[in-house]
Amino acid sequence: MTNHVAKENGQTKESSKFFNLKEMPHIVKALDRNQKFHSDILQAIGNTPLVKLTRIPKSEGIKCEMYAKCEFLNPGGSVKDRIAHRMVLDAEERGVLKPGKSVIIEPTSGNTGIGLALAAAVKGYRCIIVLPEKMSDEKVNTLLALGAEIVRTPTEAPSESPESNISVAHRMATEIPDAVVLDQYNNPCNPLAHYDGTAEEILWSLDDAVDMVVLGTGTSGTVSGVAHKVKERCPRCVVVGVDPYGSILAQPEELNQSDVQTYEVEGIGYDFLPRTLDRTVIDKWVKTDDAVSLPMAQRLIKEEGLLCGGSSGSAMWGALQAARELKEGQKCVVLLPDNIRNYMTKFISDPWMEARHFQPVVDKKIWWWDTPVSEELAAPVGSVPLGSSPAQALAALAPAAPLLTVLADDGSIAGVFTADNARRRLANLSGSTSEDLEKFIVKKFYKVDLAENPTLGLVSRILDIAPFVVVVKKDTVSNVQKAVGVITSSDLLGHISKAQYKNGTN
Ligand code: P1T
Repeated sequence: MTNHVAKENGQTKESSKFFNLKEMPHIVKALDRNQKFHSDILQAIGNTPLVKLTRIPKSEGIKCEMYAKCEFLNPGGSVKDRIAHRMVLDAEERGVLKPGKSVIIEPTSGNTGIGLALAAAVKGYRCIIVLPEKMSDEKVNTLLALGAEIVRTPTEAPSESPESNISVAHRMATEIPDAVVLDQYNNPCNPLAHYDGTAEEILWSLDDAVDMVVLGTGTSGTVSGVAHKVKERCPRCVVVGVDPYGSILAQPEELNQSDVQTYEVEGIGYDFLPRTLDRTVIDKWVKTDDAVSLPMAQRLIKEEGLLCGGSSGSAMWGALQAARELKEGQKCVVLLPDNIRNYMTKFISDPWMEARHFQPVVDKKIWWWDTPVSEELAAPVGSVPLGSSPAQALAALAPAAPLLTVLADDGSIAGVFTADNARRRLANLSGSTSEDLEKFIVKKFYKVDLAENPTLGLVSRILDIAPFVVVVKKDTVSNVQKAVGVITSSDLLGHISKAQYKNGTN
């Protein structure tokens, strides 16, 4: 039959034969003789590869050898699989977690949640994950696929406030029968998993000769656990913690509420000192921001082929600063905590990076691309005060308008109200229209400020990833950004074709 078809296509009988694999030149890697198969996926956590970095250190003029500990290759996609599994095993052993009965609830920036949901899926626990709005939809979708239930909390809520993910998780645990918070911020199994696992693997890979380890700090279980073991076996090793601006972990003594600010990189930095942080074993701190971290994560992917996340970029940028002091022959290990999968619609996306000014808007060489956005282009947008009810907001939403702005007392935009989001809230979160309007508004939306001279090109790039762009203008007296209007694809197209007609360009 195959030969018949092949002849019909004008091919000879010879070319339709399968290859003689046995006689071909072979490249056979030594087999890992340790493990033929795993009894379940949780047994595949850890033993991640240590990979020598080649291009980035060279292009940055680094003399020492640099190695990446590829934690993003764990089964759940992050370093946090290790602690999740360890905390579950420990709680089961102590009888705190009862298979088939207990409900796992955990506040997390997502990866510990994925690790716990993975363990819960394999072991049959109900699992509720409480995470701030900032964390990616990709993490949420992974959690849902693993069967976890999700509760989102406001990103800006300070950790001690009742709205924070930590407070909400602990409150829920008092309300849900048989609920257990394993509590990664206070659980010794968090640093212990790295003391026993991550650090042992790094030391084994480099025959106990490590001059520097560089790790991002969140709960700081990774850095604290690794540092304790490394310092026992290789006291000369310098431990570097990488902390984003906006977090207090590096300089708690300079705690100032105005220093606490939000940033895009997920998983590192806090506004409090977790018990799982031992600052005495951290020799140096490097502060980072999004503008250096995210492009560095892109470089790790593009130049080294390491499919990692944003905090890996922070750690790598920090490592490049710290490793300048190391000489040829010395060894620096940087830990890459999570996977590209968590950020497919975030820093991996060029329009996302451009909208946040982390990279210049791509130059499309189209006649209207660099034209500044004018006030007239923005379609007028209605608004309601934040104190309104969802029903009032719905009534105020004109049939053709995509959204309403929801204004705080000072006239700033607290969020936007869209029918789409209101429907989603009602349908998926068992909300009721008697809830506060705050619950129905979208706080994460794209805006351009006329004071920053945005171009039509930038607006077009944002419309690649969002249904609308809100145009704002900073009030020079109050310094508050006020809404001017909204631009959708049809507004932009209408504007361009009108300009084209006027210019006689076509
Ligand atoms: O928590 P710590 O061991 O300090 O790891 C920091 C860290 C770095 N990078 C990413 C992407 C992370 O997710 C984390 C920590 N994550 C959590 C605390 C969490 O709940 O997922």
